[in-house]
Amino acid sequence: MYQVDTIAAIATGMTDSGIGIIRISGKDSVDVGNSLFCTPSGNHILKNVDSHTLHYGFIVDKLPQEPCVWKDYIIDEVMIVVMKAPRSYTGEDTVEIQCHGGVLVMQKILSAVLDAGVRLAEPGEFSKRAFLNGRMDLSRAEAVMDLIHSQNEYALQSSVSQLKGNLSEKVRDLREQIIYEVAFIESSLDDPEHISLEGYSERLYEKLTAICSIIEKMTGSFENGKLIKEGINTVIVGKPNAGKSSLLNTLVGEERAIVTDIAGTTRDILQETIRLHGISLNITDTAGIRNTDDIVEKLGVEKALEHIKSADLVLFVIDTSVELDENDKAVISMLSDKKVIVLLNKSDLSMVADEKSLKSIIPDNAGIIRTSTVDNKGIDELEEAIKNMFFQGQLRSSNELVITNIRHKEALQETYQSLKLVLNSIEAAMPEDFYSIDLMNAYASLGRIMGEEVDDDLVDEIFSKFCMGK
Ligand SMILES: Nc1nc2c(ncn2[C@@H]2O[C@H](COP(=O)(O)OP(=O)(O)OP(=O)(O)O)[C@@H](O)[C@H]2O)c(=O)[nH]1
Ligand SMILES: [Mg+2]
Repeated sequence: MYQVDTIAAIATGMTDSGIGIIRISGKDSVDVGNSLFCTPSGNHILKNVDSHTLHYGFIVDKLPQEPCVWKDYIIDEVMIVVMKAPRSYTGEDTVEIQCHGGVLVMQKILSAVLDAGVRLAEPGEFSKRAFLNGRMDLSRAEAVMDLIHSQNEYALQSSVSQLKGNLSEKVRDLREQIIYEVAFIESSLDDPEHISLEGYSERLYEKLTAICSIIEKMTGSFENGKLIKEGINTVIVGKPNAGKSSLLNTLVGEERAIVTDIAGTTRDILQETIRLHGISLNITDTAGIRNTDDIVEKLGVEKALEHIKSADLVLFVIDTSVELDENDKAVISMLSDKKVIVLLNKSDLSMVADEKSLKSIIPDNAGIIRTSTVDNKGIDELEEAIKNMFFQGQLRSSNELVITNIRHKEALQETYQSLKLVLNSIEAAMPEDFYSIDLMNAYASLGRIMGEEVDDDLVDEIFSKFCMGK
């Protein structure tokens, strides 16, 4: 057991709310809870209660000498719960005080706890203790954080799946397969009379190829995983007056951007995040792209072009109520290698843009949707198209293993490299004892996902990104 001092923090949000929780963890937590908590009859009972029981009473500041005046020292009416080691989140003795959720009252209780000799916890320190005490592996601790920060349904699902241990289980299974081979090679080298390596290389080759393709699939899910977690960076572009800002407003569901019939209304970029079918879109509205002498507008156009470069998705808005012109073509020339959906906007008006010449200039792989921001036409299709374009409707099952963490992806890539080296050695007909080092490296890389042999600095860095009180 990782032995350290006793820590405390406010575990709930720092805004006035119904209930607030102050969490204390460490060997002195029950003593501290005992000294601060009184039952309605004024008794300090916490030291003698069973673990995992909840008690009603009061938190009393600066324990008075004469017991009869204790009521004058009440800070709040609370429920208090004791969870003895090791059956607690941190694996240590833990006391949680459930008080009224006013910021001031929570702070007063926390001060009383700290005055009793407890140290204020660092961000993520409870979870770090849970990890160091073996209550959960590192990938699950990371899932806790991802879950708290989930911005959309899919991000939530994937962190719950990771928290349930789906990733850890898969990694453990792969490790077991790898260590079995190491053990087999070692024992056959020790005892060649009884354990034969005849035909072994071929069998190993087949097995490692299968493991490599599983790992490839896992690392391949990272692109989607990142989009799930962070949202799809989407930029709306088109010539002035095409209806870009109107589209942003329609998607956001409120009048965020200024819309006028004057070409060149939007000058600066405007960003909003929306949730759509369970995923997040980080949408940027940009200045209409055209050749202009207006300095401010010119800067806006430059920014628009920059945003195209870094976007995951480009929504290219065309005003079909007017002829296509050089400005439309200028936008199109920027879109090679991009995921693009072309919106034939103002479809409520009669179509002037020539559809044939339009199709001839649009990128081949682009989706095309007729829209009108006046009567919301095409908006559902657009949402569906985005989902299909990025996730091919795959993300239905909450058990699907999606890698969302770059640390995990890198560890998987290292595993893959080590396994490839073994495959190379087999192809080069190297003797079996050559395989062990690379197999062990693959084993170690996988272990790092769960926090084995990761150095202290990395552990500190991971947990420092957690919230206060978690
Ligand atoms: N009839 C019709 N008018 C639209 C539609 N979408 C936008 N408009 C009108 O087109 C004009 C320009 O709309 P904006 O959304 O400001 O266009 P924009 O592309 O942001 O223009 P800039 O910011 O100047 O680049 C406004 O008068 C809108 O009301 C549409 O689908 N149908
Ligand atoms: Mg605009």
